[in-house]
Amino acid sequence: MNTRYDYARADYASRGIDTEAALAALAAKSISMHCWQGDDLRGFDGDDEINGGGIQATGNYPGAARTPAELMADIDRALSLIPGKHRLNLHASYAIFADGETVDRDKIEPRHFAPWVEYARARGLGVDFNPTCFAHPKAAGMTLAHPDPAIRRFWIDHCIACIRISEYFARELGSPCLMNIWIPDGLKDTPADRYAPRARFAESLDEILACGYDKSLVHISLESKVFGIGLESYTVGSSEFCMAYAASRGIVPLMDNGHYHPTEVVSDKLPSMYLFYPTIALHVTRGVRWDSDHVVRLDDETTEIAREIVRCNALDRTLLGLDFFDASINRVAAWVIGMRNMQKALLIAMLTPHKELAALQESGDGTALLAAQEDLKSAPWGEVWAEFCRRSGVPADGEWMADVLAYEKEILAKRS
Ligand code: RNT
Ligand code: ZN
Repeated sequence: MNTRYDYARADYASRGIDTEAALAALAAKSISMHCWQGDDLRGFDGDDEINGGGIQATGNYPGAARTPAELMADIDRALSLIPGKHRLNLHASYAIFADGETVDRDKIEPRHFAPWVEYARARGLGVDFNPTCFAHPKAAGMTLAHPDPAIRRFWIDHCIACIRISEYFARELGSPCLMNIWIPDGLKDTPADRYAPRARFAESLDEILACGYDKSLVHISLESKVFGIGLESYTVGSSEFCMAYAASRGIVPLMDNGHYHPTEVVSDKLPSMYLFYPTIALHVTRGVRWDSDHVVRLDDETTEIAREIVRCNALDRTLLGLDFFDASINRVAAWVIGMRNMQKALLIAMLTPHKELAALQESGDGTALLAAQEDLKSAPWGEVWAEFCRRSGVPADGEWMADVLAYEKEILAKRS
């Protein structure tokens, strides 16, 4: 008997597309899942609210993870509902201290992440890492661009400590670690000097990179931003700053699609970046009117980002991570929805006859191109997705949510 997948496979074959190749490519692409959706970015290294530094988690849906064990259990539950093999993205604020131990961010060590190594190793996950240059008394004003050299020193030391921890993750888990630097530094109102803070930021970064690290183990990226809440007039780490810095120092640029003016799209930026950088990193998110970090939907821009990655043949040189933190809905569901949507976008891109479409563009046949692009939207990619879930041993669309609800009832609802 022919299954629905068999029909879809034949349908795609008639369009010149091999669904088996797409399934293999999708299975091979890991996405770095951000731990911070599970607890609204609170972390475990203090009780500083994250709100500040221009970012904000809004909502108070019950069930946020309060301890490392709870966060790990929630990540497990989410990963059990997401097809494929992925990575875990941790922030420095998720350090796990022994009872009574307090260690400031400039002094954290690999041993504070040993439980995460154990967790990741047992599940075959690679880990990515981030210095946490916000939600801290010393991050009230600027951090790596601060006018006070003592404050800058603190955050430089924090980033160097994070490089050591990233090396540790990479070595222990046998998988290179992406360490992404993002700082909130900026100003609410019109600056009198835009140059000096940027010059200090560049100097601080140079000092961090000069610490000496194993470049085969740690890839360092720099994430730009356009503005943050309370920092509306000036962002030290702007797009131009970060791209130019990354290019000149040979590190990885990271683009978060919530970090641009609302009509600017990362999908359009990708081919230019691929032309000039060997590797690029992404934070895929969804900004609604501002960098609101809503859960990734299967929307036009997410799909277009995936199309550019695939048609530029850049799957291997794009380090793909998600970055959102919605506290108003079930947090496990948020992860599952966002991860599955990113994968669906990739699958749609992998099931697209890019060469044929490009030939229509090159021949100047805009009518045929528009027709083909629109007709492809009703191709049976959903059956291929269902097959991917089936082969990966995870529930299909329409089925996984029951599992989340059961988990909410048994576990999440009991957290206060
Ligand atoms: C903030 C940046 C940054 C953070 C995470 C938690 O605007 O997007 O990537 O969201 O590091
Ligand atoms: Zn980001």
